[in-house]
Amino acid sequence: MPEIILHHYPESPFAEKIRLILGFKRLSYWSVSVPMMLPKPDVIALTGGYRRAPTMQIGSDIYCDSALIADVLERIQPEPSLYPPAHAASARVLAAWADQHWFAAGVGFAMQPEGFNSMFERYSAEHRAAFIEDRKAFRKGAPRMALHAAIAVLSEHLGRIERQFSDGRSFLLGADATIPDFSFFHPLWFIQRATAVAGFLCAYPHVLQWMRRVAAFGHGNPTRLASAEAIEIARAGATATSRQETVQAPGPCPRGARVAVAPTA
Ligand SMILES: N[C@@H](CCC(=O)N[C@@H](CS)C(=O)NCC(=O)O)C(=O)O
Repeated sequence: MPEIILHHYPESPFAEKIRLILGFKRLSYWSVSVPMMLPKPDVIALTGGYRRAPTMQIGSDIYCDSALIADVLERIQPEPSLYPPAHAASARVLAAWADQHWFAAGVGFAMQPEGFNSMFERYSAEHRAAFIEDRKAFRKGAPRMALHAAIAVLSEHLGRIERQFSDGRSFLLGADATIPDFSFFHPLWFIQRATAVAGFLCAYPHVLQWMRRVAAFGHGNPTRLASAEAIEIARAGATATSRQETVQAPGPCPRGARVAVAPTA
């Protein structure tokens, strides 16, 4: 079993998605705490420029983006599966939608002024102001989803999901958890952390019960590691290629082909 190193911070919803998947798969890992805003010199040293959280490190390989991290964790620990054959394609499509649009709605709702203030209650005024400036620069002027639009998206789909749970299923696609459970969960978890506005979810009791089931997977078995040590491991460690591991290319891309990579969100 390769040594997994997760670089993350507690407040990150996408990191929560991966922590829960590590719990679902009952994995042990090293946990490196990273800053929630720039500067992030150790993160950048490892990723070559990618600043988001979470990232996962195995030896000298750094995996950016929670969708890729979930794929790699599935390869390391296939059972229980995030992508069972009966739902392999639809589960991924749903998760991709949730990671983009459901997440945007969750942030748009949670970051309304009362939500933001309750989520950042324990931070100093300077920290809050610095966070707001950091995210403004990060978004480069792109607006957050407006509150009224976020409410519309959340209410429409939460209502549907609530009604679907009345058939007695435990998870979104049936009796077992699959990747969309984790992708739909983390934006709602973010709303729960914005305690002043989290009461919005009380209208959806089946959804709240499902959230408790997902949260019950826990976070696996983390052991703290200093980021300087993670950098040393990257310096000295082996790559997937030298470990002779098969790296699954997304799509019809032969190994060794020249590719261009661009973020979608
Ligand atoms: N597509 C990425 C999105 C990751 C993401 O946007 N993470 C947020 C935190 S939840 C982030 O990194 N924000 C900026 C930062 O923390 O510097 C993924 O699935 O991992």
